[in-house]
Amino acid sequence: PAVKKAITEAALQYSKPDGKVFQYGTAGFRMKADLLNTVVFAVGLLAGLRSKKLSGQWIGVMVTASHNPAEDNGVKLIDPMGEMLEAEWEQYATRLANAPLDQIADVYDELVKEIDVKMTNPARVVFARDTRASGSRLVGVLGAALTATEVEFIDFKYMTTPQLHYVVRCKNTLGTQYEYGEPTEQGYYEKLAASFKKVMKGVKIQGSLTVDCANGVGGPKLRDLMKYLDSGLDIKVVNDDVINPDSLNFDCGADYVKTKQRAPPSSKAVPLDRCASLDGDADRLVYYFVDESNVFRLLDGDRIATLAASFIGDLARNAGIAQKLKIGVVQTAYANGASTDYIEKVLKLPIICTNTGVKHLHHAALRFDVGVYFEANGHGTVTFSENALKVIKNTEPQSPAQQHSLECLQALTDLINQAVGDALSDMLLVEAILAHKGWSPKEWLGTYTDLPSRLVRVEVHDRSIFKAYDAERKLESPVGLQGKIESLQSRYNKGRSFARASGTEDAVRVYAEAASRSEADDLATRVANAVR
Ligand code: 16G
Ligand code: ZN
Repeated sequence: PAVKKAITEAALQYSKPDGKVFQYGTAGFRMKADLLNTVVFAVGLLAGLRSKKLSGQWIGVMVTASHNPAEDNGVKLIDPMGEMLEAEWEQYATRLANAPLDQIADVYDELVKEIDVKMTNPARVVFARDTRASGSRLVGVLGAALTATEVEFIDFKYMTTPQLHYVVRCKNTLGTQYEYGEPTEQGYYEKLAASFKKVMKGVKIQGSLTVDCANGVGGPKLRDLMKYLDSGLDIKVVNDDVINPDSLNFDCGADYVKTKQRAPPSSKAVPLDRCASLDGDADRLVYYFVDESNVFRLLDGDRIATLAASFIGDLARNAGIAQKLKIGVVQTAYANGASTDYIEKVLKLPIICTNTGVKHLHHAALRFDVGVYFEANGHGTVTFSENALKVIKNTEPQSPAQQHSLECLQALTDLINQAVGDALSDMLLVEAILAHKGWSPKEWLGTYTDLPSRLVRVEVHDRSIFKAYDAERKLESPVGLQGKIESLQSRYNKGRSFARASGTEDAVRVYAEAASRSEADDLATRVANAVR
């Protein structure tokens, strides 16, 4: 009762935007920052309940809107192992967020009963935010919800999203056999730097890497990380202005580069310079360069996946443990068909295709001993099963070469952020692999040739009628549309197209690829017209 009163009192300091219905989606809640107070308050309440339900394990709350414009913000929950909130709980978040403020304490009570939360359990929450101006107001609201419900909390101030995921996992594994690391920002840098040094043993990186930080939190954090790195990595940090709030994700960053298929206009890179872009909260990474003919060349998430899978596959073979590890790749429908072909025919690895969204890919990756998952947009990581960790750790090397490969694999399991895709960790992984292979981005690009593709955003009256199946590669509704798409794509050499309702915007996305640029564009236009 005391808690109920405290919740109501705290909640009534805020006001709910009229007529707005909130939904916890693929990336949590995300919208214009001035609409978020009551949503963040609701998330604070739920974070405490989630922690109590899980016997006082630490739960994370990240305040960020990733690659969205500066005036947006968002909030999402992180589960104990650093994973996305369990899907079952998304509806509870939605319910609390939509409760009228004078009834939110009642909804809270209903949930306690429904979820069967033992209220005498402790509750612990860690939170952090990206560099958006609205972030400080929103963590204030979060703090009010946690205080009202007597939850113990730690404010980690500014962090990248993956750093907070890391901290959550560390907190909950401390003192167990699965200890993941020191639950601090410094612990994060030390772990990355130490493992990077081990992976880099005996190899050297050619040239420098220019990193576009989207003018987000990744900028200062990359600079911090660099203080710990001493393995010959020459990084030039650009677009790291976190002082001017409007510059965030503006004409730069991974999303800009991927969707516009061009370098940020501010780029001073000359042909063959190795470049990378992070997004606003540093959980997405893409590489690119300009070739000798001044043509922009993108190395996206599909490329990172194929690079990582090929490297880890080689290491496993050289270490003599390939038979004991089931290595696989997880992609979505957006993966370029050429990358899928390459993985199947050249790398000879199994592939799982899942729905869009990190949680789906991550989940599927756990079905392999080594699960390499990346969305084409640059979200991704590599997961190692308990069996994989054991095999890598306990195999007796039969030669110096085997020993070297085993040590490298072992270090990779520390370098790669297992909790979630992490642009900084992924960047060190790519740099290390290129160094081992002695490749410039040009050789990396040369592994296979992407099919030309086109992505079109189609505004429709009601996107909820677009129901997909088969990992979003086909539509069951509206009736008849799938047949049209298939008949269209069959007219083009290597034609492949699909349409799906966006999970983050009020639109339908159409993807098309084909053997030539003009065919891909043509197919995309025709399918978009069929969708309209
Ligand atoms: C979210 C997802 C991202 C996905 C995107 C698709 C997470 C953390 N983020 O941003 O993985 O690619 O949605 O957006 O899961 P769409 O549904 O609008 O195409
Ligand atoms: Zn992001």
